[in-house]
Amino acid sequence: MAYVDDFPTDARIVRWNMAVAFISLGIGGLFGMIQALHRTGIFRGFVSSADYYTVLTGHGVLLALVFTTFALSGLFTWGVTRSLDRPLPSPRFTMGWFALMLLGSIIAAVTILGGLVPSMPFKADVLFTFYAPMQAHPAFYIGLVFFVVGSWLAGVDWFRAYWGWRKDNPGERIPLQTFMVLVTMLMWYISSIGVAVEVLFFLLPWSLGLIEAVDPLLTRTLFWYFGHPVVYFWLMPAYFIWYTVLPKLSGGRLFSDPLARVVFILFLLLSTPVGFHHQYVDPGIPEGFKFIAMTNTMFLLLPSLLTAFTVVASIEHGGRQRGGEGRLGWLRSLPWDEPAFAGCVLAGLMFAAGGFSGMINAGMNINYLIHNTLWVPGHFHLTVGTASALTFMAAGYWLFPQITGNRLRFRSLATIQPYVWFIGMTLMSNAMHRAGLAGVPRRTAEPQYDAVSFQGVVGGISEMRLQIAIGGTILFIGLVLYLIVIFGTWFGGSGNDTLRVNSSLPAPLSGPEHSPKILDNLKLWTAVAIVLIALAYGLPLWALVSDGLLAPGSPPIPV
Ligand code: HAS
Ligand code: CU
Repeated sequence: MAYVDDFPTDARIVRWNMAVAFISLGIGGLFGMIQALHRTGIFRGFVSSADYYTVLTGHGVLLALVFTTFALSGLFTWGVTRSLDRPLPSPRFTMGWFALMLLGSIIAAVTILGGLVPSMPFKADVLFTFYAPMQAHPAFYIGLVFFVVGSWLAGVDWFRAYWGWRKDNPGERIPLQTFMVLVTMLMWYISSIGVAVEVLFFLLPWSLGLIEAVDPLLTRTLFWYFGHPVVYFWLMPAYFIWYTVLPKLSGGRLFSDPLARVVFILFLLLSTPVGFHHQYVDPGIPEGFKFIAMTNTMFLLLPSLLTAFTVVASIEHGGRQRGGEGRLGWLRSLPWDEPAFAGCVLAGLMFAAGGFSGMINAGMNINYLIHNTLWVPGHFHLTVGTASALTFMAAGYWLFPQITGNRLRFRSLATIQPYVWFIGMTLMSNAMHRAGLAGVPRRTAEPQYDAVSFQGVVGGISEMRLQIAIGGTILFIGLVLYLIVIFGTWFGGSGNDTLRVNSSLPAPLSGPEHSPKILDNLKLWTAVAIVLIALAYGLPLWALVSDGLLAPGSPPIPV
């Protein structure tokens, strides 16, 4: 029996979420290629340099916010219903949050694209970080509100399914996939309050003309309070796949369920009190609190380092189960021609590199070297653009047959697609990192600054530009291949072929019985997370608002 037979209504919701995710990925990816060609000067015929920022905003919002959140909603709906073995409690409620998120996305996307049509009265060229002093049409913020409230309700839906299960299963450990979903959503509730306050109390009234000015530093701080944890909102669903599906795809079992739980708890505790690492250069935030944020960020490497260990150990176990021997021989016996497996593992390999560039970003002093340069987009195309995006695509290869009941189509395209992505990203991201070190700025349509000569440590600027343009184009090709496979599978019908994916997930080598029960005490961990946030943010926020909510800057505080 496939998932679609057991949970037909939920399978439909998973399909729709994934469909919205991948359509956004297609449009956002097209924008990405246009930018790569434009800013490298290879082809400037698509848009003018003035419209570049509209396209860039569309790219960021559609990919970093819309694609990721819908993919997460699809994966989490699947994971909760599968692991609790019960459908979501109310299909109408489920449709409600899906529709709200979709409506919000459409309003925001149309407002952004209005920037390309001079006769349209609305636009939102504010980039995906949308903080002041840039201002969008009110519709953009209203779209965001719908979108975020929709995501909150999705979490309520998953919690309700869990509470229903809990009533029937008192005293049992929370199934791992549901545990991961609930912890991720708790992290999301705590952190998205920042952006909710920013938008509802400041940006929206300001764009409506109800208040004259906002304090840019305060709104930036509220944004980054949310802006770091949001990256784990993109990463944790990828980890959810690496921990629960990838071991099986490798031919083995998860090495340790307790370690997986510890990792997710660490994310809940540490994702938020680090936001200042995006504001190292902002004046008005006390250096001491930037230092605390840096220290917390370094601790926050731990869950990812633990993940590297646990996931690789699980893959190795799989390789050995498949007959691989010797110190590295197990690598050869892994199913490299299986697109779901290859996608996840290539995503993991790239994330190892992205994690290292993250460590460099996080160092308070080294950050000055790379801040606002092309290094930063290099970093996040390895993280959200590959660790998350390629994993979600890989998960699609495995899930689509289960949620549609159809066999995977165009298998040979699927087999090469993760490698195409990997090659494109290697070219683009590596060159972006190097160009950033040479001082090339991010977020500009005209990065050439003719009076300035950018010196790469190795190689030349024109070679880097070429690599970025070629890499960006290969990535778009990878995306088109993906969409052909996925929508081909969905609409290809089941044919005569009854071949179905074996959808069971094997038990971990070390199960939840090996970990203390306190790990499942979600109230406790949420409380600790809130205390840590109060310590990291209390004083600086108080200083920011003590001279009036709308007054710019903050009086110095003695740290
Ligand atoms: Fe970041 C900027 C620091 C992770 C995304 N980051 C950004 C921005 C984005 C972003 C979008 O401290 C730009 C925002 C903007 O527009 O201004 N980041 C970090 C650190 C981490 C990190 C310390 N970032 C992420 C993730 C993201 C993401 C995850 C999205 C999903 N980042 C920063 C800082 C800045 C920043 C500063 C501000 C820069 C500035 O000045 O503007 C860490 O979480 C990274 C930890 C990761 C590791 C890697 C572990 C390796 C693993 C791989 C396992 C291997 C496998 C494969 C499975 C330590 C888990 C096995 C293969 C076999 C063959 C066996
Ligand atoms: Cu960050």
